[in-house]
Amino acid sequence: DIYGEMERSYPSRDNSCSVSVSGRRFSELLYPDEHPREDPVALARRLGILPGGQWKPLNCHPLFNVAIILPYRNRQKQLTIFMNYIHPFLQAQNLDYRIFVIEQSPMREFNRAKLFNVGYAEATKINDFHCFIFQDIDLIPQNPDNLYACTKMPRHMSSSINTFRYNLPYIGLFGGAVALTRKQFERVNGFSNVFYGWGGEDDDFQSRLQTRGFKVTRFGPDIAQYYMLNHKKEPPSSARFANLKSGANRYDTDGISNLEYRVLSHQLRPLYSWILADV
Ligand code: NGS
Repeated sequence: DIYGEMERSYPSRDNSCSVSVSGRRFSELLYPDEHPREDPVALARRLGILPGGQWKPLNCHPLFNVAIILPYRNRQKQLTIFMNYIHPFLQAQNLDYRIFVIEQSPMREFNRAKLFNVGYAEATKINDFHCFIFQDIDLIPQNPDNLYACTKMPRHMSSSINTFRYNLPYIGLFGGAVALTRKQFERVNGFSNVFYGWGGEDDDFQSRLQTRGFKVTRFGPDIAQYYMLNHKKEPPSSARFANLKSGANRYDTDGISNLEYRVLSHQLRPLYSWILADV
């Protein structure tokens, strides 16, 4: 029973929203590349999404309060597909949610982990979010029972991806999409800030969790299914192994505790809050 593992954001009360989505599949969305793309303003109006990509159910009390943090650069088509897909998906789960897109300014290599830290820091200024989902925009969740909410332990949400033939490539993988409560995230000092370029930052984060005694959890492979949108692979960073090796020395000093960045722009777009950051 996966619902017994959930960490609620709000106490249950009369008229609490239901959490079970009934195992229904978003069958029309199995091939997201071909999914229709609605004008963002029209979509926001049709789905009742507030500026900055916020929504909560109005006919029941939500149980979960979630910030979804998406690091971003130069993937416009994927962003469009993701937004068209994810809002109906999250609404079906009756979540109180808000979506943040954290775009990295040009020049330096992409730093996925640091963008997650920036997303956490900026979201926390706006609202006392209880739960954070950190995920890539090329990952489309295929089963509506994969609740976009937090569990009692940090959760690896994307253990079953089509590009890996729905198998977990290695047991310690903690990449793709993960869910942590604010408390869990703060306990490990967030992500490392030093991983510029592709690879290793998720492995470092997994070690942080292990070192702090967290037992990472997963839902079953039937529930944790994702479809990955096509893109070309990034070349791996040559510094990633050295950064991983020295990682343990930095858990307390490298993370949200020493996070430095500049916000260059902040906009409430119809489907998400957009933050352009220089990291
Ligand atoms: C590992 C990377 C991870 C990455 C994982 C899956 O090798 O960052 O592969 O990558 N670790 C290192 O490079 C040290 S994937 O097959 O999804 O491209 O998440």
